[in-house]
Amino acid sequence: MNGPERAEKDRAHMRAALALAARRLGETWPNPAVGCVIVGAEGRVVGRGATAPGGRPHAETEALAMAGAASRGASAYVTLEPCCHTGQTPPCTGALIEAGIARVVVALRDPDPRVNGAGIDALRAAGIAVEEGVLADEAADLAAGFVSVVTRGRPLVTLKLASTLDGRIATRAGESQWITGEPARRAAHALRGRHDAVLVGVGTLLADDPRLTCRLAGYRARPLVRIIADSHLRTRMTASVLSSIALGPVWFLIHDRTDTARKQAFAALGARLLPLPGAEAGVDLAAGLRALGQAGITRLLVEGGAQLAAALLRDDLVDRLAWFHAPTVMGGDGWPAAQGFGVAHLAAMPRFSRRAVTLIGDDVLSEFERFA
Ligand code: AOF
Ligand code: ZN
Repeated sequence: MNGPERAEKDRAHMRAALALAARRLGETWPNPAVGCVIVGAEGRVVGRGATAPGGRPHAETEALAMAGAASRGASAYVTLEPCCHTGQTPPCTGALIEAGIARVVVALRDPDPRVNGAGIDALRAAGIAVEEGVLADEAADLAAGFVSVVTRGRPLVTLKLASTLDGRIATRAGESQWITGEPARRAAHALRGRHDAVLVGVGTLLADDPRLTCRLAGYRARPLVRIIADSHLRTRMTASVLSSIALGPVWFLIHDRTDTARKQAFAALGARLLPLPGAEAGVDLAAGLRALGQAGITRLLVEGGAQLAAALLRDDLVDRLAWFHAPTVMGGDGWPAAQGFGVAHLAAMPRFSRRAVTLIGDDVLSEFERFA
């Protein structure tokens, strides 16, 4: 095989590894979703793996188990540098060396300070040929949540909104079901499926009483974490999130001076409370996100409402936008997608760059990321 031919094969196998990892998005926290493909010396795929729900076993372990003896002399394609630390599991570098892997192709370095190049060094020291940077951008996109926690101490934040063309999410009287059509709502559920946790403000919870689960059949093996920003625990004890707590964890971002009896009652129902410092009016969201990062959440989907959206935009805490637009116009009587957050001149607006536009039924999903 000549150089360009080999490079094309490498990209094809890495694409397959990325696809394996993508299916585990939302399920592996606090670990990243990693994919691994093992290709025998004669060019046939002999092993496939992805990080298991819950984060372990790692992708390499699964792929090596599937390949068995066929991994001797084979090439391994991994979307993230193999780990070389003994954590909850023995290091993947050791497993790859022991299995007799001859060549490892890595998309992205693991920014975890315990790894960060040391995995690649360990493989090379054992005589394995290592290639880095194959489809690195795609791998970085896939690992963005994990990288965010490691480098910024907080999850990747995607704000999802569903509005009319003029950005209204409800009528003055609060009628909001439904602005977008059924296919768009299904797509929004699929979005939940690729996140570790969903966050809403208490206003939305009191108004809509959502269950916040991911109801697409077979979508995930590990439930979505449901989080409510509710500084003074105004959530009703009869709320759907609480009565459905058996379907998945429910966490509250609360003010650290919230009433003790109220805290005890919520904890008794099985809710996890994350106390935060902050002004009386609301929780300190930057601190809230740090607490979520510490708790292991890497990919957070925020579903409103208007007050939470405004607070996150004001503090520049939104990394990505997933905005569904319905082909309707409500006018100024309706509720805006985000409350005012102090923009006095154009230069003060947070700016986003477009990632994708998808037509879904009669609606449009536009995805953006924060302009770097
Ligand atoms: C890999 N393959 O599939 C994943 C990796 O606590 P542990 O032992 O499970 O290790 C977690 C760390 O391993 C995590 O912080 C990240 O650096 C790496 N994730 N590594 O070789 C995998 N998910
Ligand atoms: Zn590992």
